[in-house]
Amino acid sequence: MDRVLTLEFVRVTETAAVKAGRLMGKGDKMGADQLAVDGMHSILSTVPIDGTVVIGEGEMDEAPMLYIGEKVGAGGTEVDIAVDPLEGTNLTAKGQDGSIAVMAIARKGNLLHAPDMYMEKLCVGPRAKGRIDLTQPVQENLRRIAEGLERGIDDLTVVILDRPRHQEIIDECRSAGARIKLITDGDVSPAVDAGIEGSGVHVLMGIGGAPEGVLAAAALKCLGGDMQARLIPYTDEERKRCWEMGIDDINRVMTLDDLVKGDDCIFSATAITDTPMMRGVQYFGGGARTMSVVMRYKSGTIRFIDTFHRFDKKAKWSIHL
Ligand code: VTB
Ligand code: MG
Ligand code: MG
Repeated sequence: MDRVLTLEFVRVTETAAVKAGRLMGKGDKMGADQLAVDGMHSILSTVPIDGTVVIGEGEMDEAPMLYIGEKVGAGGTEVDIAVDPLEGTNLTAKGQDGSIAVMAIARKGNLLHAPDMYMEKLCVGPRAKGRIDLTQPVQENLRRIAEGLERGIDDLTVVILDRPRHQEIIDECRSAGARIKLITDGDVSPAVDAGIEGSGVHVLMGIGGAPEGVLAAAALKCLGGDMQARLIPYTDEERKRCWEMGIDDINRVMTLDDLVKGDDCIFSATAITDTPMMRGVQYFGGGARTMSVVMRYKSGTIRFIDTFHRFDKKAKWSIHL
């Protein structure tokens, strides 16, 4: 993929964020999600790619836009795309930290077609690469991660979704001495942060969405971090979906390269509300300011992009609520 595409993808997540951010705190998660989807969809259609959505808003019959299998782009390199136009709808609806507009792109066939089900994840940064093992107990993983980061377990901050299903791993982290940040939603942003030195997040663990897992994997691959994951189907229907998608050993521990194959991927995210590394969208009379992070695996370059948008210059910013 051409490096010039990198900036094109930032424009896509920026637009989704500026649109959805308008509804911050309004208690309307569906409305915010719809604005993000519209924004992402409209800019994607101008990007010079021949793209197929492989992770999106749902199946064709349930999502009018950015559904799985939808062709997007103005024509060009053949790529597969994973999108979550508004990752953390509740967070945006309540004006809480951690919601982002996010997408990942890879060559055709290189993104795991993760079905909409749960996935167990363990995400770390470059200094803990090669040390994690999802089949080992939490405490053993923390010991190895701390060793990689040359510190004690009590100097690690682990992010975990605050759910009853995580009580056991929360207890294990606590008894190992790790600091914990329990979040109500949105595990993509902290997974990315785990890969960025200085973010204050060292580990993301626990069970969240599988589509979100693939997005996190694309970022961690670009960042040189590491991730292991396992699909957690709860129903026969979900197990069937896995087989249909060509995943036969459902319980297998997947590595970063199983989630995102090849040596060509790009990841872009724009903050809607604040994240540890980025300010959420700020609006001022006639414009908005966004912060994004965009990365490309080939070059390993990570860019934080701080953008001013002028609403009087482009019709695309007008939204009718
Ligand atoms: C997960 C997580 C997401 O929603 O999908 C979660 O990956 C849903 O989990 O980041 P529950 O069913 O336990 O609520 C998010 O937190 C937000 O989309
Ligand atoms: Mg979403
Ligand atoms: Mg999501």
